[in-house]
Amino acid sequence: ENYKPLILSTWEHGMAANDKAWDILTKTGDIVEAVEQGVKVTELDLKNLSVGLQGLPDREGIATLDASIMKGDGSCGSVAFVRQVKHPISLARKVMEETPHVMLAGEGARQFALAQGFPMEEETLSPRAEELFQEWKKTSEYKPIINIENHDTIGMIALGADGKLAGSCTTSGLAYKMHGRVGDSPIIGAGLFVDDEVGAATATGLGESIIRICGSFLIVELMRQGHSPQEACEEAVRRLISKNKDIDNIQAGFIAINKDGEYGAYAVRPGFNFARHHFESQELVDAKSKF
Ligand code: SD4
Repeated sequence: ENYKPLILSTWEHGMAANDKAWDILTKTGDIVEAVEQGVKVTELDLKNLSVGLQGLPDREGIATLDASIMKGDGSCGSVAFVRQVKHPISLARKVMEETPHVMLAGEGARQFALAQGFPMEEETLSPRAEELFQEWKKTSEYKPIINIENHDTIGMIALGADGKLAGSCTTSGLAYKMHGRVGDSPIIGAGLFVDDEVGAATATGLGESIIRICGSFLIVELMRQGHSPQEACEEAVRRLISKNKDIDNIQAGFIAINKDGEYGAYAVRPGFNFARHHFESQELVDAKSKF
């Protein structure tokens, strides 16, 4: 029990999620339970238009969700392009714990949810999502301005007192995406990566730009080579900028922690913040950015 527990989550909604996760982590020491239950708070948050079934739909008007969960021993599970499931993070955990697979997608993920006793929700958009979708349909331009439009994916990474790490990530993805589009969040190594020997990282922003550089894996590997979490996040953003065209329309941000309890965060442009829970208190921190 030599480690100081630390939990980081993306964006302001990370505060409520961290509170829940911290409570579980300090009471039970169960880090996987902590990162699952933490982001479930966000999945139910009706104000959030980028996580959970109340999130903004794809261009067909359907909400499809992506989520992943990972432990520092390499265990992981994820679901992609899944409909009607209120808690995709819990389904991702079931994939991790109850199947020989890492990832289930679409109808198969939904059937697995049914088999696991998950309730199926009606496919109706939340009133706010419906309103915004109708507005969008008037022009139907697929031009995601992610910084403004849709910047609320939650990624959570945590270090327990026993030195074990875990992370979770859940999203409704890009607003008005093509039907079937999958982002970075359910892709292990892109939206989330955790290794007990090193640390953990998670991502938010334009998923395509993050997948292209294996963003979260890259950060963990840079930390393995001796970089601090902050340096690793900055290098990942530099890489992302160099490998993506149209960078003027891209926002992406990363957060990372290592086993020493150090943390870092960096984004392409201003506006990204994260919640940091340590000891008994937490704060909302503005991340630095490249531009
Ligand atoms: C995605 N990364 O599906 C998600 C969206 C997001 O902040 O993070 N928004 O591309």
